[in-house]
Amino acid sequence: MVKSALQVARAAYKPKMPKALYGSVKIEEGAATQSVADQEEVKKLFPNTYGMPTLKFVEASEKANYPAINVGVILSGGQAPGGHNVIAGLFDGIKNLNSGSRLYGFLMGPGGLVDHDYKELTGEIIDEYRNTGGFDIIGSGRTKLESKEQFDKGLEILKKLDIKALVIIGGDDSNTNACVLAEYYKAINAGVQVIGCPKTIDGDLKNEMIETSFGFDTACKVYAEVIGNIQRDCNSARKYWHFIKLMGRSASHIALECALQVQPNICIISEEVEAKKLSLDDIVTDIAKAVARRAADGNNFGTVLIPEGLIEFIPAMKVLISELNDFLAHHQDEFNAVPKDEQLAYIRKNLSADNSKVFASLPDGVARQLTLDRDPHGNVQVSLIETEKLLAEMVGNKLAEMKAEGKYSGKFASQVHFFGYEGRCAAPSNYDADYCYSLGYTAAALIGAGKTGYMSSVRNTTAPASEWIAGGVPVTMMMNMERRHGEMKPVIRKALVELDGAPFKYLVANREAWAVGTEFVYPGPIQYFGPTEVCDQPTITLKLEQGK
Ligand code: FBP
Repeated sequence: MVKSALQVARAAYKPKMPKALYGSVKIEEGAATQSVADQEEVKKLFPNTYGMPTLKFVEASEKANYPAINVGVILSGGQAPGGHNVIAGLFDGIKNLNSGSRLYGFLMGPGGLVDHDYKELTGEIIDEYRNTGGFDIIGSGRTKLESKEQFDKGLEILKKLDIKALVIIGGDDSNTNACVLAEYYKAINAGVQVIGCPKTIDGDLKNEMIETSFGFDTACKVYAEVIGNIQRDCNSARKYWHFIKLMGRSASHIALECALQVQPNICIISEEVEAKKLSLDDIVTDIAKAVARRAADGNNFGTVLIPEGLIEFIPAMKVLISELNDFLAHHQDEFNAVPKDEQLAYIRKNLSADNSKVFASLPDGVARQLTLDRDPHGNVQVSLIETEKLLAEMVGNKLAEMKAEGKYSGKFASQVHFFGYEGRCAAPSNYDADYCYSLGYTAAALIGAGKTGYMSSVRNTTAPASEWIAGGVPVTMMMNMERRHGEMKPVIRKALVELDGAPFKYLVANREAWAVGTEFVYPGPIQYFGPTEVCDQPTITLKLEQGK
């Protein structure tokens, strides 16, 4: 494999870890835990893994003897920078327990466990992937591990390979399923521990024990770099408004963090849109007014950041999408038989009056998108809706109306962008390289301690790595009951942007100045070599959350 000069140099990087993990460790137990809500229901569903204490690893004076152990690992869901370092940390961690330990990777996500598709990860393979981005060492997938049949099928191969512990690296849903698996294997005395690791660029798997999900740091820094470049271009040519959509299936953490890094003119936060019950027209009007204000100062340019999940947080759109899902689920054949150029009118005719009005207000392209591309569960794939184009087009129309009324006299030309895949497999920043390696190493320590149903936790990460705190948090502690596909299910509570949290408040305190002035920041690319204040900074979100 040909490698770039940076890749070769970066391979030699030694990730930093919490001080306690360098030698032998012992466990300090915290108090027994409760789920974040619905305690009785969650407890009933997890009789063997509910209520366990939080754990912290501290230095031990004596070295314990561990038997050699075979461990399996799975990458689940969307790629996130640093996944390879979690696996490298896990590998080094289990070898540190006992050099005879072995690591097996299940291929292409949880499906690999069910289909018995695996490969042994040797030291030679691991060395090829240290500090690299991507999940290509074993691949990832979105198969949901949820049925007893899948668990039993998985157990066959675990038994065959004498695997005593399985590490699942995933987001909220994958870790929920990891916990169900841990509970099941414990209930049937399968002799297999299950440990989770918090992954997702979306940043929505976090709580008091999990400061951030890995990959968020690097992905945001990549997007902030390119938005910064766009802003400098924008401020040089002074002729375009750039509408930039940023990944994040549901929560707006990525858009918010990028805004904190680049100080754009406008950043929409979906959670605020929902709380204020804004309509699409409200959002468009607000942007158009900001454009008009800047135009009055002679500034016919600017940037607008848009979170990917926005559409579903606009209350009227949510109701419309829900009725459309229901309607098409029952009338798909009838709809398919309608000639293409009459399909939108057919939908308008069949929706309730309010929803029909909202549907009619959408540009045809978007309205059509809402009738197509349903996922296997019959839902509109909102991430395919080009919100950046929708908003640019609607703002243009609104400005034309304002011009006709004499309320605007500028020039408006737009460019649209969507940043997501550009950042998901970037080479991890020092923060993610260190955090991920530490998460993997901590997972090995949890395995050594015989734990199951825990998520690897590394905290205090705005301090130097030597002061980070490694431990474990029971997955049941993060759970509540939510309606999924018509049934109440235990799930890890998703962390949305908190409107009373420090990061959002910082945006609110500054956005007026950023909208009127041109206070762009140009963060530049991630630096892997150089002074610590350039290379080792955590996200602004994390610093603000921790009062730094
Ligand atoms: P995970 O939560 O699984 O890590 O995935 C996050 C994400 O990158 C979202 O930001 C995005 O909406 C989604 O994956 C896209 O996934 P896919 O490429 O599989 O369509």
